[in-house]
Amino acid sequence: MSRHDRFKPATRYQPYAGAAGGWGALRSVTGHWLGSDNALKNIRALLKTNQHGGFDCPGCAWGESAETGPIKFCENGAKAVNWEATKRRVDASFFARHSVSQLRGQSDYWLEYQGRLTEPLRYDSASDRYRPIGWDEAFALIAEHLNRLESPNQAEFYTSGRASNEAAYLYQLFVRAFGSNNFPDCSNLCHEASGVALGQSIGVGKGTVSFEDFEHADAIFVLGQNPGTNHPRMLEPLREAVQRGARVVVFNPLKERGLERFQHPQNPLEMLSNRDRATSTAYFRPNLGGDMALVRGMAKFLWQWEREAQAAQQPGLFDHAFIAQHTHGLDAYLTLVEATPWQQIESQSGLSRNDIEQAARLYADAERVIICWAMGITQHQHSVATIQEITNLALLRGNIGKPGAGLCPVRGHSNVQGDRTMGINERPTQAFLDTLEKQFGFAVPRQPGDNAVAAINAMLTGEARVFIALGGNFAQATPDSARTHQALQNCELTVQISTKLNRSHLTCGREALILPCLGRTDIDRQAGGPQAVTVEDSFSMVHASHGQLEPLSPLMRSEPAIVAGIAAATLGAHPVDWAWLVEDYARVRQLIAATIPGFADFEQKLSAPGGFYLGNAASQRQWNTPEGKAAFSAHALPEELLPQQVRNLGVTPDLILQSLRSHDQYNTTIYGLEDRYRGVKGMRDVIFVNLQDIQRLGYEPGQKVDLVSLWDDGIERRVTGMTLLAYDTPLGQAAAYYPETNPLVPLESYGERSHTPTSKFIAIRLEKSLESSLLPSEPSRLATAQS
Ligand SMILES: Nc1nc2c(c(=O)[nH]1)N[C@H]1C(S)=C(S)[C@@H](COP(=O)(O)OP(=O)(O)OC[C@H]3O[C@@H](n4cnc5c(=O)[nH]c(N)nc54)[C@H](O)[C@@H]3O)O[C@H]1N2
Ligand SMILES: Nc1nc2c(c(=O)[nH]1)N[C@H]1C(S)=C(S)[C@@H](COP(=O)(O)OP(=O)(O)OC[C@H]3O[C@@H](n4cnc5c(=O)[nH]c(N)nc54)[C@H](O)[C@@H]3O)O[C@H]1N2
Ligand SMILES: [Mo]
Repeated sequence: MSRHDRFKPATRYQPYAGAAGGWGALRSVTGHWLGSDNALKNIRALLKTNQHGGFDCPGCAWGESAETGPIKFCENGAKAVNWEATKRRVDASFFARHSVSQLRGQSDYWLEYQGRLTEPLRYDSASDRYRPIGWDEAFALIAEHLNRLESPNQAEFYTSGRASNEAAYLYQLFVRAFGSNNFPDCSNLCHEASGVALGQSIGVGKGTVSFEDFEHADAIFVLGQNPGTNHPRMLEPLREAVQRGARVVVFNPLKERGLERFQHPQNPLEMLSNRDRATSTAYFRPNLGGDMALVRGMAKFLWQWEREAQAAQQPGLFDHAFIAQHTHGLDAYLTLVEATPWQQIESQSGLSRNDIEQAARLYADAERVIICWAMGITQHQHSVATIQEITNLALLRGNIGKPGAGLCPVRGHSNVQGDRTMGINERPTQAFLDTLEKQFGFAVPRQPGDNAVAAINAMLTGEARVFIALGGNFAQATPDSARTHQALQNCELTVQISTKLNRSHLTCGREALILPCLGRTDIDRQAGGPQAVTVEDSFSMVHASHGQLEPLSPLMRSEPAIVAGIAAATLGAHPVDWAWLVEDYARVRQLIAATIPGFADFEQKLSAPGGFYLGNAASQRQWNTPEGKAAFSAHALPEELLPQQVRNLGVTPDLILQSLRSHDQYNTTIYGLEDRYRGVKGMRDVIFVNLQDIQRLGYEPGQKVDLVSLWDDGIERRVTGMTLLAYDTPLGQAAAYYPETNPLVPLESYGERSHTPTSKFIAIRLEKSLESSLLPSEPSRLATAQS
């Protein structure tokens, strides 16, 4: 693609004929190599991805098998590496050419494409531009703002999940020594519900499976996840499972290509033979938010079959020995299962009783079952209850803590799990705080801090006045964009520690800093020599990551060095000598070893290829719950999925909308304008709707509409000019891309007990758009694009 049409390519919508992976993936990777302006260097870097002595892929949090192969990255990991390792740069001369207001008119795609941030910059409101500032001056400015707050809780400290363990540990230590637990983080927007639900049910807020378990499972259930795009390397174990006769059972309203069919892009022979393989053996398509009901339905069948077996004096389906020894609460749960009416289960799930019976049969027939899930489960009002229902299902047949079985919340950011382990948590345990207090000898703040939604509210009301972000793109990752932008702009100071330019730099406080940091691929040199950092994957494996590429500019600093700089300016040498610590990250790891469970002999364990396993009590059938057992939870199904604030309006929504990722993006980072497996090219302002819904609502495919969100608070939330694409999705259930649709998610619409915005359940109405149709002459072709 030539440079000038990159941001306005031709548009096309056509069903994707191939399998996921395969030649399409290779073509796409080579395209992105050439687009990075740094092709040769990056090929060398890619070969180091996820290798011992190399760097950890900055993409997703999927784990690695222990064996080494020459190639350990996927198409989208390759994109992530290329995106970071560009040689384009955003420096003071860039801002001399562009004012901040002018930049606000650019797309998120354009902004990040401009290159790496290479020098510290300070916003100058008089000229509406960022101008160079020295590091020491920048740190002093932050310290001045922080130290003049009346309370440490008037500052918010955001973390995105790419931060290394070392950076995260220093950050939480600094913020707690400063006096606050205000740690809004990307987890709050992501897998929070998994942590809350599993923490209560099985005593540990993480998944219980290891990579090897996938080799022994008889069935793998995949709920609300699109691994073909977001965890492409997960397709390999899924494919291997199918090859050896295991079942892969999918619950997803959309037919995601990677879950239907898959080719191995790194196995040329298989690609030449051009045989793609079915990945899933059964594919169920529930309504958005309907998973709790369908799992309850499965439990209802299991209980029925169990009783029938008991009556016939045959061995039943339940694992009675496991249930007796390891769980409590079964009777209350079964009473609830019996009391839940089929009518409610069928209407909420959108699946027939027959479908649910088939799913239950697949589950019951498997001796060892892994259940995976991601954002389709966690970003709903009832996510915590849904995950506890999934846990109930696993407990009934003893599917936790035996080989080939377990619960697997598949994490997002490459180190989001590690950041939590390091103490990035607005609700830390008292035990952890006690340890910190003992080790460092200061009075730690004991009251819970703000999560992401609470932080936005605090900035909106003026309660919080300083916002610091260790990575990420808070302005675009959060809901209710107009209000979130206002919240950031209300601040006296916003600080972004970032690799690339994004909208959070442009919706800034009265004072603002951009602090350019090294990424995972960059060589990190400190006084003690080149440094490695560490990360933890979804399977609780911790390993080292060594940057490989020469940084673009000597003015960039590592995240640990930046955090230490801020801390030293604000607190002096309290409670540690920050500058000394970051001369050699092994010193930081010593502190981690002394204060975080599972990290004894940290430095030594790191030398093992593949890293070391942190351990997981639940996977050993040890339950760190108050009762010392795993809990069956008994939550009634929600009376209605539609939130009260929508029902108050007394109108039926036209559609329920989920916001999701295209194949060419990493969260708010847009790599390109193609969503290959959904057949979309050159556009992102689209909404996928069932053809019958399009016609029912009086529109035609290809027409442009405005999306208006329904919420009873008098605020208008509207996204304009979205092209209607006819798509194979259940009636009434639509999809559109994140972050374009974030303005539609009300800040008050979040999960019970998780406070995660309900990005997968937005009640909307359509209105005819004032913008002209994109492809007026071709509605019939758009209509046939359903697969
Ligand atoms: N290339 C790439 N990789 C990524 C990311 C990326 O943006 N790009 N992001 C990373 C991050 S931070 C995360 S958290 C993960 C996200 O990984 P995913 O969770 O796979 O991401 P989404 O695109 O949000 O996809 C949600 C999926 O759930 C389905 N779904 C939506 N609602 C429901 C529902 O109510 N029930 C069911 N059963 N299904 C539903 C959707 O149709 C879709 O297939 O990926 C990580 N990896
Ligand atoms: N509507 C809707 N909203 C969502 C979601 C959804 O599905 N729908 N998903 C949610 C989820 S799961 C998540 S995890 C959040 C993601 O929220 P965030 O983690 O806040 O967002 P990202 O888009 O990953 O952040 C991208 C920015 O991170 C910076 N960056 C990249 N690499 C590094 C690094 O190594 N160090 C530092 N310091 N900075 C770096 C770059 O400047 C880049 O612009 O979004 C959430 N928001
Ligand atoms: Mo995420």
